[in-house]
Amino acid sequence: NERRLRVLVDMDGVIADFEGGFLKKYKEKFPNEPFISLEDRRGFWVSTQYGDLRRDLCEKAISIWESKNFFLDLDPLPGGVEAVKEMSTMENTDVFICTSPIKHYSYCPYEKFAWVEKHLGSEFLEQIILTRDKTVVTGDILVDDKPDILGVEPNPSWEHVLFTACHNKHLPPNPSQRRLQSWADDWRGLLQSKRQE
Ligand code: BVP
Repeated sequence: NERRLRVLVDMDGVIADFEGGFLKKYKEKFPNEPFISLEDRRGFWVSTQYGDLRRDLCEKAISIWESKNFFLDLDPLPGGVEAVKEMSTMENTDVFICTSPIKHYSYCPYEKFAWVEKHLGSEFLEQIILTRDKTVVTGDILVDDKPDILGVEPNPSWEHVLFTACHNKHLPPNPSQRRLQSWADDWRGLLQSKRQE
């Protein structure tokens, strides 16, 4: 009777391809506007970088993820669905999908549930945590591509493991923050190291 490990897995940028889905739909809707290739993405907020490129592009970018079917149509990132499914079958392991919905709530929350049902299966609908503040959620590990995860709790219980994404791969190395480079990286070893703590 070992202690159970609770793993929190972010959705956008970790198991669902937000950046790829955004760029594809942005180019379709605004074929004559400039865009930022995934190679040139810097900073977590897509809207900020588009706004810096040209002021009016911020709201054009926002219009993409505020549209119906944006979140539902996101492709899974390589290996993510498989990893989450495998984790959930491991002994003494509880996996939750921990994701922040956008404030424009017409489609996003519904579509996040629908995406999980479609790609992970209806049993995973029990494992969804929708929150705008991940610091109040308890867990051992949070796998998330956002470099700074802040909220009302100054000392969250989880270790944030940074999942590499186009927008964070150029950040200077931070020895106090472990990374998963992709789902081909050693996530099993990461969970094992946490069990041994
Ligand atoms: O719902 C996602 C997309 C949205 O923020 C949420 C991030 O959730 P987590 O990955 O942290 O769980 N989002 C919004 C904007 C701009 C809003 Br204005 C953005 O640039 N990037 C982004 O991911």
